[in-house]
Amino acid sequence: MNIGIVCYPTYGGSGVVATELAKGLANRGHNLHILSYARPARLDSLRTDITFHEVDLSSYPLFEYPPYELALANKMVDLIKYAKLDILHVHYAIPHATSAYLARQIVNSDSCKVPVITTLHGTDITLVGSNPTYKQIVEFSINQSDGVTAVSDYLKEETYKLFDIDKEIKVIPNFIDLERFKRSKKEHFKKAICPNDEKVVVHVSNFREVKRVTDVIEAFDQILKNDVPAKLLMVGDGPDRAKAEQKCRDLKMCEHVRFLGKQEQVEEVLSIADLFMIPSGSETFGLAALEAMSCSVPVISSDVGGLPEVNIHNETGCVCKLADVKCMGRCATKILKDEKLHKKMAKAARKRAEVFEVDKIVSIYEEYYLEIKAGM
Ligand code: GMT
Repeated sequence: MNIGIVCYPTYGGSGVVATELAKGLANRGHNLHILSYARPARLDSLRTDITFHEVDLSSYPLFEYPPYELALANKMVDLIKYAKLDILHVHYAIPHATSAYLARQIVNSDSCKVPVITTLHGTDITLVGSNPTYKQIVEFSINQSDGVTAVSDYLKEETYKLFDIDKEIKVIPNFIDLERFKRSKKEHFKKAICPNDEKVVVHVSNFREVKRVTDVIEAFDQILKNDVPAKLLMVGDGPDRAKAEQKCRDLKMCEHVRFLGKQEQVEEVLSIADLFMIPSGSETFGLAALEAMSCSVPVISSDVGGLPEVNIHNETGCVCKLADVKCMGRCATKILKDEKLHKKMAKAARKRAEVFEVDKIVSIYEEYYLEIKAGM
């Protein structure tokens, strides 16, 4: 099939899932076209079966805000017509599903129909999409899609709750490359970070408010107070980094915390981790938790959104109430102090990650494409 995939290019979340899906589909012999305003971070290798199309925004003195959704729709029309797309799959509803609707209206008049599939990822529903500024157009665009998927049961239910949706939403979870995300020996790195063989706790995110990075610092402080020699590695960057740094200063424990900034090879950091922390205030799936679990790292998470669908309480780690840093610190201490329990949870985490193995999930998308195409 000729498949068009539309996504945001940024680190983390929907852009990663879209790009990895494109690679998985290309590996099965499909022709992939990726549309975005910049090359996605994970589209790193040179391949002939994946073509990247940059949506360019011509500036004009009248436009304070150049209309990206129009430029995108125009590019979609081009691809539908000339690359003869069989499927147009957009990731993140805003504005991608709306541009797809527009593009399809244009090409349908030329009698070349293409099914549009929208994958809902999270904030396009829970935060931004349900905001009155966008709600009506998001609802309309989802309903106009030929197929709709969500990354967790939680997100599916939330979408039905927040919008008037007349479509069946299919849950297709996020996935993981078990070969890339596996534990490897990184002894030099471990020695450099932990000269006295301290335990390693890792957090990875884009440091937005929703990630609650100061909760990570507070929960980690509990671990130190419980006499576990440990280091905290904060991976990523974003608006709340300064707050997190300030929290370390306030708690006088900065020497135990390292801010590593954005890292491309997260699996290398996860390879020396003993625990992963994700105390988010909203998380429809928690791909970062799955990446950690795949590297055999038990997870301490909050109980919001889709996180409990990924991280199983008392099996692959702990699920604590939102903002309950005492619970997170207590549970982390228990796991770090008990080698047998840690080993059991690390094994269970990897086993749980296997449920989301990339090939299995790519097959589900492939079948879904065929089903939607057949129904047109
Ligand atoms: O979490 C982010 O900051 C990025 C965001 C996105 O849409 O790009 O991630 C969302 O989609 C991911 C992939 O499906 C999910 O794993 C994340 O849980 C979800 N983030 C939130 O719901 C906050």
